[in-house]
Amino acid sequence: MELRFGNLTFKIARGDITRFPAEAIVNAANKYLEHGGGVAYAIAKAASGNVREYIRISKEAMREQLGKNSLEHGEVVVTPALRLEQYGVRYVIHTVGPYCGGRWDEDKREKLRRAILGALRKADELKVRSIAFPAISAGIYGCPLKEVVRTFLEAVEDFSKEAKSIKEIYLVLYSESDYHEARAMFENGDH
Ligand code: AR6
Repeated sequence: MELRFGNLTFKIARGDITRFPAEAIVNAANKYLEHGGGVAYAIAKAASGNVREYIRISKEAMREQLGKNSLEHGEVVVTPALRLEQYGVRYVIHTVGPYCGGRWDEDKREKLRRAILGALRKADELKVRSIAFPAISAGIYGCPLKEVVRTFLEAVEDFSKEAKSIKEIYLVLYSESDYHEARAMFENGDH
């Protein structure tokens, strides 16, 4: 499934982002970069083998890059790919989506939009060609998948006007049912 926006393609893929061959992969982190569960834990484990060590590396990178100990929506931290280099990954970009707990409103949309755009802009600055995102906030943070997918589409369309180096953006869905739900939205033009 793919959509074109100018020179950019946005594709929905099914799979495990810790094995996805994009030059940058994005982590759905929390503001303290405590990669305790979900895709964050999976990325930390796959990248370093030792989750505690990857948390330490992430927090140190946050202090170096932002001079503080927590992230706002839209702010991002970059860590090296380590073992993910075997798939062609160069960077992991940590971003923080909103907590929804099943609810959705304009404020959550705006926070998610900022989280997505922050990662896209940083990846462009790092001159990567391809970037893969998980469905930020659609897991433990409990935001409705459909709204998350819609917000991705809006953010990618906006970003396509300023993109320089990025050509391919992937939304990698882990579960079969999420993948089918997102595909159905594309096929029905329900976005
Ligand atoms: N590859 C791709 N997607 C995945 C993978 C994977 N290996 N594993 C899970 N997902 P979540 P959030 C999907 O909960 O909602 C963490 O503890 C998952 O099915 O990882 O933003 C952080 O440290 C879902 O669709 O992130 C934060 O505290 C999507 O990734 C908190 O969870 C996001 O689910 C962030 O919650």
